Amino acid sequence: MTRPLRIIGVPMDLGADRRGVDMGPSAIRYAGLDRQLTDLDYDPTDVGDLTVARPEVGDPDAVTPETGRAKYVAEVRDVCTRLADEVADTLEEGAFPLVLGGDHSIAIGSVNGSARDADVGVVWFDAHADFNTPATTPSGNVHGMPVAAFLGEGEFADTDWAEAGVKEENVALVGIRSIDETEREALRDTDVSVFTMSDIDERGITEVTEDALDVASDGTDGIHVSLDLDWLDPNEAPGVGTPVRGGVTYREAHAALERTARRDVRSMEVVEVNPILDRSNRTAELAVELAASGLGKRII
Ligand code: 6HN
Ligand code: MN
Ligand code: MN
Ligand code: MN
Repeated sequence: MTRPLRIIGVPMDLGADRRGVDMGPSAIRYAGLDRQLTDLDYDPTDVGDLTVARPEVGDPDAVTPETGRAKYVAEVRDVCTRLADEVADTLEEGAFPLVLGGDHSIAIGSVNGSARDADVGVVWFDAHADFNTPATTPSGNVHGMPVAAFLGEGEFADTDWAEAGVKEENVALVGIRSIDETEREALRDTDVSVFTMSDIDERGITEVTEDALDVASDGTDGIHVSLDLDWLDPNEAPGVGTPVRGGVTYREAHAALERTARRDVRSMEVVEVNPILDRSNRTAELAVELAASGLGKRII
């Protein structure tokens, strides 16, 4: 039996400094996403891309009383509101939402959509913690804030950025190796589980991933998987805007996603693929492969 799945492209680059990540959805499609999904017995419908304002028409220095310093905050919020609706509708219609980024700010939309009518845990595969707020951000870029946003940290408290009510204790960050001092301090005061690259060095990817999946599953209806391609080592994934040395290997990434597929995954996104910085679409191809592993692809 084929399973319905909806591909939702979000060509967002307003949350990051490096132009080019807006071409991620195209590159991922070009890398053979549809064929992979069909081979996996999904019945994919590609709904195309959400409309994202061009940077030239937005205000990079926008400041709202509610959100403080966060570049293009109004434009990012508008896209995330529409994305949340699209993800929630997809789930309501019994299909699996697969979101293609775009920079990581779009996760605010995917997570709020996935968790709108359910209790959802989040597994966040990333080099970064993405736990800044408009008060702590060193860059002003919203792609460094999505976890803080959907958990209602700081200025995001009691706003629609966190309306789906995801619980800190059901959020696990995996593979973290670049963290701002302010993020470190803020995270210490939360119940978010942080699994660093050092944890992976010491305990191995399988054990760490299983722990993260337990965190996200505990008392929830399902898991949202957020895969930032800069989670991998830049040798494997050169086409990202904020590369950090010392990431997971190709095999570790597949092992983690294969474990993930055994759980109750209800939505997924692959983000931060930047074709302009890539080599022969390698990072986009990796995004397709890893999505397939996360959706149940096995070697045999
Ligand atoms: N990402 N912590 C840095 C910042 O600007 O807040 C980097 C964020 C990177 C975000 O890769 O999704
Ligand atoms: Mn990220
Ligand atoms: Mn909820
Ligand atoms: Mn990252």
